[in-house]
Amino acid sequence: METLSIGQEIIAACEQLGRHSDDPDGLTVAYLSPAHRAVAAELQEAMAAAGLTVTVDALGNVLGRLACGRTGARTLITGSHFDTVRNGGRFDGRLGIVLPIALARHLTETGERLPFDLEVIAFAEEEGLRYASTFLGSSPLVGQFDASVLERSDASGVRMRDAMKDAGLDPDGIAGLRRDPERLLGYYEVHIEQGPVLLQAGEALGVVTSIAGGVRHSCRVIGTAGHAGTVPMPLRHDAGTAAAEMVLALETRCRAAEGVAVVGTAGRFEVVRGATNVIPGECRFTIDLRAAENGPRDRSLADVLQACREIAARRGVGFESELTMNVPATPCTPAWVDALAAAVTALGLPARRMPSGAGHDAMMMGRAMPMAMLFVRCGNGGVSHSPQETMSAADAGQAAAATLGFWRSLGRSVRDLPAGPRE
Ligand code: HGY
Ligand code: MN
Ligand code: MN
Repeated sequence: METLSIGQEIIAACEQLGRHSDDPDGLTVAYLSPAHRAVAAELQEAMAAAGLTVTVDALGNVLGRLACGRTGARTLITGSHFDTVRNGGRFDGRLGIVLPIALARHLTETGERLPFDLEVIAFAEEEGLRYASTFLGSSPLVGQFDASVLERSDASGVRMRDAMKDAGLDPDGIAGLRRDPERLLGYYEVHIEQGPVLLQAGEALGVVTSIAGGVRHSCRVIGTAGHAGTVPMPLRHDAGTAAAEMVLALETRCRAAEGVAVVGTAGRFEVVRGATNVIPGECRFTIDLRAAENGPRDRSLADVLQACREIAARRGVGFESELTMNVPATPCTPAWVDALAAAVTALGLPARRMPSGAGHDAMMMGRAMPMAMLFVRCGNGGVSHSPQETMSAADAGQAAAATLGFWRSLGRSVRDLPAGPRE
């Protein structure tokens, strides 16, 4: 396989998908938006052209299958998400979809047969931009789908359930998407690193050892609106300054964490019905808190929420928070990590083993099956969740070569197994 040309094909495919956006000034693709549906249609075409049998499931995941022809063969699932954050990068998620599609085309053209079925899944949503429904695409496959998200409304008041029906999807069919782990080999995901480690090390690829656990809360501070000019400072119950103090408490607690690093972010912060000359009556903000281990993450969260309650009491405002995501730290499967590292080494490349601070569909899929992830160097200082996100065709090609090597090694281990469900 000529790695540079397949790398160029992969980069071009990501650039092509990046043309579709909900926002003229950046790459934003929210679940079931017009841009999202255009990307889904292009992915179906690309999968079919690569020789994959294409289906779309009840929530809009796009699936492409390359059957191996062995009766009762197990399936290796590989893929990532095609939704984006607001003003995101062209490779986050998409790389993990277009790379296996390019490899499927290579297998189809060369006639090489792996001894397992290959299923490429383009997950319709992982970021949770429109409905705060993180891992919407992958969670049903492992029985972790929370049907209450169907009743959530977006900023325009459109319920997820209704948006799905408008798109010709079947919200009531989602629960049936759960996979039988006995029929699966496991899950493998390629993803741009979204950080500076490989770039600073001068290395193209990294083998992920574990994925940080994340917890998210949506918070609401209820104060007393008032005239900015007439209410003396001591008499105020300002929801904005109270929320600001709470966000600083989040930062202070995470900076103080000892041992396992903890990161905390208040990515959304808004005064509800704010105006320059009105004391904020209501303020909403989000908490995203992560660590490589669940204990430090959960202790930090408890301390932060306690601090918010104390700040609220002292300032005479109300404080409410709603848990919107809780995914435990997920280790990658050690035997798969070793096999993937061997595939990278076989290319003459260093196989750095490293944790992932970012969350991925792999942490959801890894709750029910063996899982491995490959990181690819991220350019521009490692910036991601930004239009500055970039990577090279050479690195994409190396990632494809390492992936094929890893799949072949999985094939060698499978060939010895009897096909069909384990007794
Ligand atoms: O937030 C994350 O780590 C991922 O981009 N969903
Ligand atoms: Mn992301
Ligand atoms: Mn991602």
